[in-house]
Amino acid sequence: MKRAMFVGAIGCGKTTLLQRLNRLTIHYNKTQSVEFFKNIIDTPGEFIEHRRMYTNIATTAMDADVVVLLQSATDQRLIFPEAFSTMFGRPVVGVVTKIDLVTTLDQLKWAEKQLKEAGAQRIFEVSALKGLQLDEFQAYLEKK
Ligand SMILES: Nc1nc2c(ncn2[C@@H]2O[C@H](COP(=O)(O)OP(=O)(O)OP(=O)(O)O)[C@@H](O)[C@H]2O)c(=O)[nH]1
Ligand SMILES: [Mg+2]
Repeated sequence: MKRAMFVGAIGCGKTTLLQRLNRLTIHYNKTQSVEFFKNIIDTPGEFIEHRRMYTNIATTAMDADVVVLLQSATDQRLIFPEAFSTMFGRPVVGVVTKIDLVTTLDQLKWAEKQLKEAGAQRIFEVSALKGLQLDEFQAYLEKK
């Protein structure tokens, strides 16, 4: 089991994915600070949206085996700096979230591109809300 830190924009779906992976009731709950839940470290979207909080991301990442960058398929804002992954010195993967809301292939491609440019080595695509395509990501996290 890997310990994973979730990083992504406000509202991209980090907490919802955590709830789904842990078979918790799905309910909206704004993340206010770093929260540990079993093998997942959840962070507030503010950490990545405000550059002055990058140090919080860096220090929190020290507790993680893998950093997971999450990008909503429906949010077209640029969130991750290019080669963001290089600051971690640990594996970095990406998750495109909210694929249930995707209407064009371009949306998916755009989200994947953001994650690749940020340095994600592998990309998963999921819908936490509808419970779509979660198996591959779950299996990845469960492997040592
Ligand atoms: N349609 C759809 N909505 C989703 C999905 N995942 C999350 N949402 C919705 O997006 C909103 C924000 O979800 P959160 O999981 O709280 O987002 P977050 O990344 O934890 O946000 P912060 O805690 O503010 O950083 C909620 O209203 C969720 O219901 C999804 O897969 N599909
Ligand atoms: Mg949250």
